[in-house]
Amino acid sequence: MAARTASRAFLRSTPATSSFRPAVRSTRFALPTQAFRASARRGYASEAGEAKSSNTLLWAGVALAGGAGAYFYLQGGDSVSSKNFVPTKEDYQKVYDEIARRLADETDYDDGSYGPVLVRLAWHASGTYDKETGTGGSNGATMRFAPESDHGANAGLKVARDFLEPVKAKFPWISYSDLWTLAGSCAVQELGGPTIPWRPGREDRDVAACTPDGRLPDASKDHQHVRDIFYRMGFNDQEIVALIGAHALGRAHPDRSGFDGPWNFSPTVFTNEFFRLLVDEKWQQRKWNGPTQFTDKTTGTLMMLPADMAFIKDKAFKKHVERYARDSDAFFNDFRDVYVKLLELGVPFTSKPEDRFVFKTSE
Ligand code: ZEM
Repeated sequence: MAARTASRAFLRSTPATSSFRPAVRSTRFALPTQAFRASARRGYASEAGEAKSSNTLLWAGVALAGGAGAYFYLQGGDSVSSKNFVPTKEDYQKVYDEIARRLADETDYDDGSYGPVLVRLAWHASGTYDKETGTGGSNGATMRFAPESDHGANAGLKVARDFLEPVKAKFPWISYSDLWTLAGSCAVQELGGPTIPWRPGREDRDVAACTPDGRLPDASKDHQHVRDIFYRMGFNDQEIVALIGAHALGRAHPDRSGFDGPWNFSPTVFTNEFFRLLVDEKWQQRKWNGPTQFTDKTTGTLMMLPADMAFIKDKAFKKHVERYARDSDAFFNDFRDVYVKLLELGVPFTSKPEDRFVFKTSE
């Protein structure tokens, strides 16, 4: 609750950044008869001798009930194969609402919210993309499998994947790859960030599609490494800086990355604080028995990774950091655009960008 209250308080004290028209999607349910055929087939398999007559009854029922009846059957029935279900925007909003509800309920974690680790899951699922080979990216959700789940960069993300399991169980028709990215969109919105337009279309792939280790950034490295990694995904300097603003959220965990602490004082609220503190604070090397990281001179309680410091050491990066530190609206808008791009890297959509959904944030 604390996180949500803080997030709402923040929203109240902040001018609206921008407004978005809800995307309208034309997809409708597939012909309900397909679903009934599937359940009829299952009837054959499990009920052997009686199958024929029950099928006859079923088909008579279909004829009588028509499309509307089939609709309700689809809505309520777990027995309907997910293959035959063509979800609409409203169905995805239900998934969004379920994630938002779980975020509001499950506050006994970290700083009071699973939101930050969901953002990190969506980012690590997507940030494996390689524009040269077209491999990696959110399509596939291959982090479900070793070796990708065991890659050092993904330590701790099982927490986020497990958090989403009950959602997957409730909406079995959604792919893990769509679910993880939708959760990334939901978390940013629920934590007070910009709306993140999102569209479905990702398909889960098997272990063979796992990406090699080393595609995600190494926090102990400098600006050259950061550029190499993000240029490989197809981002420019301004986009890279906007993305790193997500470090307003969450914290580093000694048992995950080895680093320790939050970047700012409101780690469950999406703000431009990462940039403001980066330029306004004096950052000094922390004296501790751990990897090199930086701490703020004023309180000694906040944290910057060596890779975060690269964003003020490098002049081309710093220019954007200063702009976002001063202009929260510019950051929110640019973050929305680049995070949408990140979550869509390498996904073979059949829909168009204008078909994206804008989800309603919870009250
Ligand atoms: Zn992060 N990130 N990240 N990041 N990140 C951590 C945590 C979080 C880097 C990095 O090494 C680390 C982006 C870019 C980069 C989030 C989102 C995004 C942690 C701490 C490390 C070490 C992990 C831990 O111990 O739990 C580096 C080097 C980056 C680029 C140079 C981008 C881009 C992100 C999203 C758009 C978030 C939300 C967290 C906090 C996770 C949590 O559990 O609280």
